[in-house]
Amino acid sequence: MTQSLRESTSVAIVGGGVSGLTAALLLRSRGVACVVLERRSRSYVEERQRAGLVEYRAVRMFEERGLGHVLHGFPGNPFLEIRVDGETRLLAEDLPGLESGGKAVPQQALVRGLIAALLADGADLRFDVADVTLHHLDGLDGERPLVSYADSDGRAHEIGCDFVAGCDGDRGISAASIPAGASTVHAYDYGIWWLTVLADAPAPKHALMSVGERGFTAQFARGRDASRFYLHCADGDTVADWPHERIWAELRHRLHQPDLPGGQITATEVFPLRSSIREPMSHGRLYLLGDAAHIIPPMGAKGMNLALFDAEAFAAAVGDYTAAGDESGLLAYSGTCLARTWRYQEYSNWLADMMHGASGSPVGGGGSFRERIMRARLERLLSSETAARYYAEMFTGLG
Ligand code: RFL
Repeated sequence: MTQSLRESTSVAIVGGGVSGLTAALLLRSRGVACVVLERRSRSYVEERQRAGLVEYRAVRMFEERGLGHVLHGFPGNPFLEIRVDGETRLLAEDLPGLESGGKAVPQQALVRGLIAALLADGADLRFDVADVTLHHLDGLDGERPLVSYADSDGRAHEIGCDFVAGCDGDRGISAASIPAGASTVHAYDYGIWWLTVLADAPAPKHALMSVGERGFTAQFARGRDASRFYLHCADGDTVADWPHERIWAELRHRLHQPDLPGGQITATEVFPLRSSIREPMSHGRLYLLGDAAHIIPPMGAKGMNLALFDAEAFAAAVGDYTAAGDESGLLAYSGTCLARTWRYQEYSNWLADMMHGASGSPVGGGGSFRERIMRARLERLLSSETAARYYAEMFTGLG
């Protein structure tokens, strides 16, 4: 049997998506050595299209560290167009003192920017790895954590480290390595299904959400000439139920926009709205970041932004520990990140209830009573500066 190649680093990062790459960049800026292990190829992760908006808080985080160049996008604004039965209403348009400054950055553009910055800095990124396994996480036997994996040629490797960053998404091996009973998962199923459509169709001027009797619909920019659409669809629908002609006809109908420009549809998917939060977000020397710790529906555009928040908190905590033996950030990591994820979960939940309820599909039932309550909530949001400020604070990440 061939021997594993043995190496050592400070932080082994499992997963080279938004949270793993950002953590690597921030750790390196604090002088902390790390290795990123990603099971997919570089081109695959650079092409994976999902989120599109980096909130203002996260833009500021990159810029304050001189890393603003990873954000290849165009300025976003915090305005939201809500089309109520076809009537356009603008939210947060005239809020005095509102700091906007978010950036419309497609997720794959951010990932490309992060990879380019890391490679230019000499970072150790390993793509196409397999069989990543975590050992000695709790350090009870006095051993350092160890991460084993096989490289693309099938050679076995072992990396001894001080910390493992679990950045491998909700189906990764990091969270699954935590022993049963050592953490609690708070899960919620909204009972709502969305069809998501990615199309080379002109981006809307503002983020757009529409409520009406045919169901909640949204359109968001994904670059200047691409849009992501979301349509509330029936439980059990599959992509096969939605041929392209039906998609465009339904979008034009629901958005009350017969001249909505079409374009080539590049991806469609049906998925349920669901939330899940693992508590605590660490186990021994393993720290979970991003989707590995929490899933949030795309309703409030917060999944990628939470991943960025976790990466910032983790890198700061490890940086303080490495520089001065200060463990306070590591001890506070889970609580700090959970506090933010619960705030963002509440925001997404509030939006989802209101938008689906006002469209006649109250989340969790409740019939016409709930529908009218959600219409009243929406009307208050559209007419009260106080209510609009809550939305704007959460949208920008400053709340
Ligand atoms: P990622 O970006 O999924 O990265 C995880 C990485 O781990 C790798 N991996 C492994 N690597 C090694 N060994 C293993 N055993 C591994 N298992 C997995 C994977 O290949 C991958 O590269 O997770 P991360 O870093 O936590 O970042 C989270 C965000 O990607 C996610 O929250 C967002 O995409 C969610 N999301 C949105 N977030 C927003 O902030 N705004 C949005 O508008 C938004 N829209 C969306 C979304 C997610 C969507 N999906 C996935 C349903 C729209 C959609 C359609």
